Amino acid sequence: MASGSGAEGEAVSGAHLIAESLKAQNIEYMFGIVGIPITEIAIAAQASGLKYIGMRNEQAACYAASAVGYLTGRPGVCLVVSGPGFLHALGGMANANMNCWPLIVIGGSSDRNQETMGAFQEFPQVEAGRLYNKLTVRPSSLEVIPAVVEKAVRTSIYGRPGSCYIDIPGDFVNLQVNKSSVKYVECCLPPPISMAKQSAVSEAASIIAHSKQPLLIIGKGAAYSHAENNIRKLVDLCGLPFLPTPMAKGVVPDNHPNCVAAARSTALQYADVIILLGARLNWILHFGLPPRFRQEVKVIQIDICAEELGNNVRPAASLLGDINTVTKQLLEEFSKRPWKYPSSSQWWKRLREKIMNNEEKSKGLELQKSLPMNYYTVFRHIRELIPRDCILVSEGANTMDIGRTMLPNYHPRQRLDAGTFGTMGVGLGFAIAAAMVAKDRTPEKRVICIEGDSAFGFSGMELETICRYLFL
Ligand SMILES: Cc1ncc(C[n+]2csc(CCOP(=O)(O)OP(=O)(O)O)c2C)c(N)n1
Repeated sequence: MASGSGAEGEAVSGAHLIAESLKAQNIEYMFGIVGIPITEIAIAAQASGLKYIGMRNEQAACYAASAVGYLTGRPGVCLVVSGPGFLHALGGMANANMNCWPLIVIGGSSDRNQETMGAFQEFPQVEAGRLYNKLTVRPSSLEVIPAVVEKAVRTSIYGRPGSCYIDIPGDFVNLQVNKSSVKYVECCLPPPISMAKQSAVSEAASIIAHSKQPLLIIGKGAAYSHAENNIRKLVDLCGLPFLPTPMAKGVVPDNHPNCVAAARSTALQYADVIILLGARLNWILHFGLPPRFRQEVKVIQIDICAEELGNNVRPAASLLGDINTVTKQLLEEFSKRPWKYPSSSQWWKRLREKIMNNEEKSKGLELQKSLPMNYYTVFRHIRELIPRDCILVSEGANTMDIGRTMLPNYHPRQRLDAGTFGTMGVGLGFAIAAAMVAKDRTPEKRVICIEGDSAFGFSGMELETICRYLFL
């Protein structure tokens, strides 16, 4: 009975049910801005042991919650008020979905009995949420809140991760229900690990072994699946040249001798076989098409999402599965049929020459002393000052692009930037999330945010949030 009308037994409010349900799903962090009707949800969340971070704009709060998802594999929550609060968070939902990062957004909405009447901050949130989320759901009663939260968390992390929106009618927040009538559910199981078909793995290994100019492209899907150890083994075992996409930098350290990032265009343009590990052939990789790629390039596509396979280029082999597990399958295949790409090949010679040329050019630029300083000179000084093991948050146009080439990453999941959606304004939210996670797990780790002034301007007021939560 969802009424609180004197029913017997212990009563629980909607706010408490939401908080307890999030706790039961091992959610640790909630970012947001409180107000009608969700203030009590934030209070209940804190009482349940979630860490609540009050931000200055819902957009930055939503970026922060999504970065928690990428960094920890467990979604952060963004809590927003109805109407404008919800609308500000849409950018964060879209950005998370584009990056394939798990996220939960909880939005309060108008009371049910005021719908369509012009209620305070009334907005069609469920309808709007559908376009930006993997799952948009409004619980039909208080009793089903734990099941709805479990489904949202599970959906956000199973298969290709993404954003899920839960709409909470305002009158649900303080409504009470008997605990005995609530459908409590346990924490969802960890995401199932999928493996590629053995025949596809053998086919891929055979294509790689017959390649003349191979290239391994590592995407942030590989970082998300914690595939770093196995990918590094594959690179070493097979002697493959590799190229990380921007946020995959550090999955294999940038200073590994097989990293060909400094010869990116040449590597893409002339490779005859490309192994695509958790990266998409979207604008970042020029769609895998000429003139940036060979017409006849053979692409071995490895992805967790079946619908991604075949996008823009028909793959020579499709390996559907978890990136770490499929990499392990490839390693097993190559241990049965050892193969190593010769480091004396013409291809390696060409790539190394290009790397040397490009590095010399950027050395020349970074040593310039003219004023105002150019980007390369600035980054040389920054590089000398920052620790090797730190999280770098980067955004801007030149600041981000040149920073990517000038600042090496040595560890996975330590670069956060404008990402697949090219969003300016993500930086401070990402930095706050990274610092909260680092504070709890690796307190010695520093988070360094390097931004262009325009990018900074989008959410500069979050500096105040940083002072409140991280410098006190
Ligand atoms: C949300 C959003 N609005 C606008 C843009 C368009 N945009 C791309 S780069 C950029 C600003 C780059 O300037 P700045 O941050 O100062 O970096 P710089 O190029 O000076 O290094 C803008 C506004 C965007 N990518 N995202």
